[in-house]
Amino acid sequence: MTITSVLVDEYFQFFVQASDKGNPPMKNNVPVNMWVTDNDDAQPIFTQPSYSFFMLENEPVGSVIATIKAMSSAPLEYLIIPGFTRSSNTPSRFSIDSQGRIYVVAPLDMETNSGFTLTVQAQTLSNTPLTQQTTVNVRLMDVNDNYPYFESNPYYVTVPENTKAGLDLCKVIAHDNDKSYKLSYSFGDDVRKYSHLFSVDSASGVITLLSELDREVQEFYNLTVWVRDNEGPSALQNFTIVHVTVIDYNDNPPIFSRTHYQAAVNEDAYMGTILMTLTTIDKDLTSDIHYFITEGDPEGKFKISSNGDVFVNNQLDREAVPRYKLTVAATDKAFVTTASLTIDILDANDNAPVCSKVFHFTVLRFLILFIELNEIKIFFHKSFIIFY
Ligand SMILES: [Ca+2]
Ligand SMILES: [Ca+2]
Ligand SMILES: [Ca+2]
Ligand SMILES: [Ca+2]
Repeated sequence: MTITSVLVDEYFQFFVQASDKGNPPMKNNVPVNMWVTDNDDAQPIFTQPSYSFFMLENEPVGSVIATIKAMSSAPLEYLIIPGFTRSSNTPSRFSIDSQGRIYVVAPLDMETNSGFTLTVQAQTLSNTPLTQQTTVNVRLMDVNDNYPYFESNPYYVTVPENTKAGLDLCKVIAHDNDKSYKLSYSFGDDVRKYSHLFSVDSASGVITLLSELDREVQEFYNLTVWVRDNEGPSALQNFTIVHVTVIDYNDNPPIFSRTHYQAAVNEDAYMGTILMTLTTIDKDLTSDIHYFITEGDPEGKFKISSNGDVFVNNQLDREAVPRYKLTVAATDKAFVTTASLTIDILDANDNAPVCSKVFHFTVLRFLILFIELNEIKIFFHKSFIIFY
């Protein structure tokens, strides 16, 4: 468009159309209002073609972060022309007053938006204002306003109790949303009592086993791990818990409840008769105890079941063996322990009766009856003859 000849105070209204080269072409129109002014010094002119400022991200709402100025012989007002993005002040984070002071109208966050490019317009306070625009760049400076955080809380770790010292158990990892930080890890005070067992690398967060663990002493540990985001007084910190579970290993022998057992059984006891129950204590969780008779019973007269019941396994005979001195063993497949077991065989009336004893006893009873009951002596006499 070329303007050939215009007059002061002349006013124009028209549309400018833009079209692409598609087929069919896409078009759009924008209205234009043009007012021809005299070439005087009322036209506002900014002191700089653009401005740049830095500010802390935590400047409070209402803070003035910069002042810009446009020159004009006429009174001016300023406004920020909003764009379409967060960086161009939509939604509104900054405003400008009549003195050209740019101030904060809503909280800022460098981690969300680190910089703004504002279009500021100065215009005369006339019905048809004279305008001038400039660009104001605002850069936010980081403030340590984010707590570091761990990837997990809690962490779970399992470790067999026979694990050698020096093994790395796990690595705790923390992050920080601030631009600048230097994370360091340390155990909480509550872990001090385990300082001979665990260590944490302050830079990497690797937790290392310093000594073998014994599940039979302690099965669970809760380790508090702290992370700080810098060394200074403004450091923010956070913590996580590492739950350590010690897995059992069969490292303890079964122990009989007594070193010597005593039992007795009738010699006519049936097979399967239980004499007693042996018991053992094994500190390990996973021990499966088996019992055996290792000495003193070559004929297999006794056996021990899987739950420790000692039972008769064969016909006994007191007259042959009146007492057994057994060695019993218990094993958890790794350790074997023994105890002694003495079994007395009790007499049973298993020999043929001696008839003479019965005869003498019977004769004595009949003689007494004969004296006391003389009237029926004939009858008893006959009975005696029949019995005998
Ligand atoms: Ca931080
Ligand atoms: Ca920050
Ligand atoms: Ca164990
Ligand atoms: Ca065991």
